[in-house]
Amino acid sequence: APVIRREDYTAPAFWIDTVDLTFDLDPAKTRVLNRMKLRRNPDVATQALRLDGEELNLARVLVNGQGTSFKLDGGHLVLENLPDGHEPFELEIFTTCCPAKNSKLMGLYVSNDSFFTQCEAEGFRRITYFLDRPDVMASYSVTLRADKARYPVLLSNGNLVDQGALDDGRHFAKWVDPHRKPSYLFALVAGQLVAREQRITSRAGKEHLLQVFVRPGDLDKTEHAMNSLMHSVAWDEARFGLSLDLERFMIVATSDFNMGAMENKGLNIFNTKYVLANAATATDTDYANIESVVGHEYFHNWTGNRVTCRDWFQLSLKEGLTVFRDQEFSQDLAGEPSARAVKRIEDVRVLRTAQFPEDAGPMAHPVRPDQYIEINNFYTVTVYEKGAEVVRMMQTLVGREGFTKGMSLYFERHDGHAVTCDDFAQAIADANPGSALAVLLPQFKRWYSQAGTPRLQASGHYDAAARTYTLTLAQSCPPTPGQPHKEPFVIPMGLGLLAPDGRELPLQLATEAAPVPGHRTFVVTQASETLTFQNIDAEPVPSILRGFSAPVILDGGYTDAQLLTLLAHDSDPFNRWEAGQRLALNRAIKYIAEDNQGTRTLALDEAFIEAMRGVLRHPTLDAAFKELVLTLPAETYIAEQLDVVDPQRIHAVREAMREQLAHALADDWQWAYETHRDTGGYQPDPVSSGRRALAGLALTQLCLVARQSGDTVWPGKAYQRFKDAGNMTDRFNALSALVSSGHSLAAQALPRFHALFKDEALVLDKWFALQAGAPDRGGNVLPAVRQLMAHPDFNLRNPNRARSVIFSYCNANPGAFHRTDAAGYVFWSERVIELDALNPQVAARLARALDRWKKLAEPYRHAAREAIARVAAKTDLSNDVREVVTRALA
Ligand code: BAL
Ligand code: ZN
Repeated sequence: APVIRREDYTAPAFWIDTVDLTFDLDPAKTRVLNRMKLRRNPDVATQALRLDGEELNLARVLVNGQGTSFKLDGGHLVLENLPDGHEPFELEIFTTCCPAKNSKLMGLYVSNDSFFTQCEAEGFRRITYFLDRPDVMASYSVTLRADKARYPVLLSNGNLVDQGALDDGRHFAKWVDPHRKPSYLFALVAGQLVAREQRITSRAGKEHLLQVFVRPGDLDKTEHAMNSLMHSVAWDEARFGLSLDLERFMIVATSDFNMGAMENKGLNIFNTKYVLANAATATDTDYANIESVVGHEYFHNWTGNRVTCRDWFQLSLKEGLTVFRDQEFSQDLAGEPSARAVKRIEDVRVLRTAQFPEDAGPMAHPVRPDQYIEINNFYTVTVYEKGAEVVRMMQTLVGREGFTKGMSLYFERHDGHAVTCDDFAQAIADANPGSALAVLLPQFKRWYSQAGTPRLQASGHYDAAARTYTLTLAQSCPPTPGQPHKEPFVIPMGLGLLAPDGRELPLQLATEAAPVPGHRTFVVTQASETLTFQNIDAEPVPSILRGFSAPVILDGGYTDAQLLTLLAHDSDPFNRWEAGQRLALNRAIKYIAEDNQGTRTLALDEAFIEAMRGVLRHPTLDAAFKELVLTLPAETYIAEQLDVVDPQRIHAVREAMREQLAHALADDWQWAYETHRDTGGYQPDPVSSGRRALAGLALTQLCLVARQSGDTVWPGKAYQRFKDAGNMTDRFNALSALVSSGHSLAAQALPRFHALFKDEALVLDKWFALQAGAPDRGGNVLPAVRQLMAHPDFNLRNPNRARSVIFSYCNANPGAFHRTDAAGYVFWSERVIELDALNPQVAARLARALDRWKKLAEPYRHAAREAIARVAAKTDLSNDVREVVTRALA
């Protein structure tokens, strides 16, 4: 397959002004009549029209009502004999396709006897021949025709302008989208659906109808999604002055979906996972995810739909910005500063456990990639989460108000257009002349062009005689594929200095006449630079990169004593949490390096245990924050700190540390459980969900203690809790405490859980995932995973279910997946190949489970390479999987 390069971008040779689509929906053979008005792009030399198409059966092509000659060339429909000149002409194309056989879930497909579409990035070409690229924006009208009893609800983008009965029990609906859009935002839905409806009046005084469509029976799980949507509408108006530009805004849930959700204009299609929730079936995490994904898709209406991407290399233009917006939305809804900080820590945790490894592996790419083979492979944590950090740094450099001004200028300049990441950065900078962003813009944009995670090395020097403290900061960035050498980045660095007793010191640079009050951010731009502070009476403890002000790896050179001070006193909650993580990480790394292979002798020191006890028992810290501090760094995060990775050793050490913390703090866990377990009637707010999270961790720890001591009280209590819990969070935490401690009661609880929720697909996904992600005990997980795949409820074609078993094992359970007998890798290669034949997008995600194989210790490394090579040896792989395995082996 060809490599597509950003530098090769050229404008389209034709524009498409209007599209009129008529669908006769039938699972086996859907007929699509596509009538378009096109004209030549006067800025491009005259050439043939090459329309994209995939898996279509072509029946007829007419130009201005007349038959015409055409060619089919590698999926393209090529028309050479079109009218000269720049007058518009009509093109009519009649095709058929087979939605029932569409297992890729791209284009038009069937799920639960309903029709859905997914067009981003290049799915529209599976519906009709088209210029399927985001810079071709057209006005759409769509007529849907289908059997009325089987498909009573017929939806597409925009406004419903006509509907009625047809012959033979069929009916039709006609939709007109008032906004021009690229083809990737097209959508249709047809099926047996019911809707929760809400009428709202915007700040601007306009009336809108909000609808959430689900299958009959799921209506009682739509309240939270609807509330989230109403909050999203209000938030975008309040924060950015952006109003809903449609009379009707629809969300439709489907259980077969490759992604989380899709922002089709006025008709968002969602994975059920990010819509359906009630207290009995969804956890606090589900509630939070729904709020953020509903927000994310809604915010795309402006950042993505009104202003879209010129080409797919600019994907972060809409994704990085929209992730940033959904993160800000969730923080604003969380309200309290401490709840905001918890959300920030959770977001950074995702970045560091998923994006940092990507940035250091074979698929590393800049936020704005320079090339791809399959664009579906570039819907990545780099484009999304690192892209959001880049936007966040812009906000830091221009201030919150300055950023809002920048957004206004961005829409003033580009509304209705398909633009680039450069256009966005330029608008934010131009709205803030004289700001650090405006001054440093060309250098700042290296965040878009250079891949890899920069390292920031900090070293402090205290001069008692001069009463000065000098902080030296050196930055570097490792080579990544195709980028051997990196130039320095612009790194906003939040900084505080703490006195030895934990007091925050006023910051006064040597060049400043007086201390500058409040939170301070310094901007690092050189490969190495120093900051000298005056009037410092004793050696301070630096709190560097507060709030995680840039997506870098900080080599702080902190001593244990400094970290303990930060953990006890830092006013920046992020760095306070980070100090605890570093204390744990330093210990994990030390134990891993110790050559005794067992972990029996591993003994956590009193200082660490006391510090953790101090946080757990702290009188004023939030429960949610405590839970984050008391949770040890993830195995994948620990692995990233090491040059050579033995996943089983990491797992064993982390488990041993977890058990020690459980024992040493047993009384404190008991206290934490008893004082946090009751949260009253279920509310998914940050305070009560934080209490549940801490109670859940406490219960898990207490079951771990019992595992060693043989005590049956706590497992018994967990089992009771599992049976009696009034909500899914508490129920699932109790079940998970039994499973993760390996207690025999888990064997009773698991079938009971299945029986209770056998008709709730999303809950069954949790049931599968919990077992596939369980801690490995003597290699027991892989056989369990194979059994789960043979379970009658397992279905490889359903992405959520496939992910719940296969991804939970291969991507999220390193201690069980990396086996010395290579059986985990064999399983992985079989599943990649099997999935690739059905759904290449899902297969390619799974293929990335071995991205970091080069870091593995032997015998893992050799076996992993062999497994990847086995996949690569297949001759009929999709482009998706081919690109991933080729890069892995390079
Ligand atoms: N645009 C694809 C799904 C999302 O990022 O919202
Ligand atoms: Zn998005």
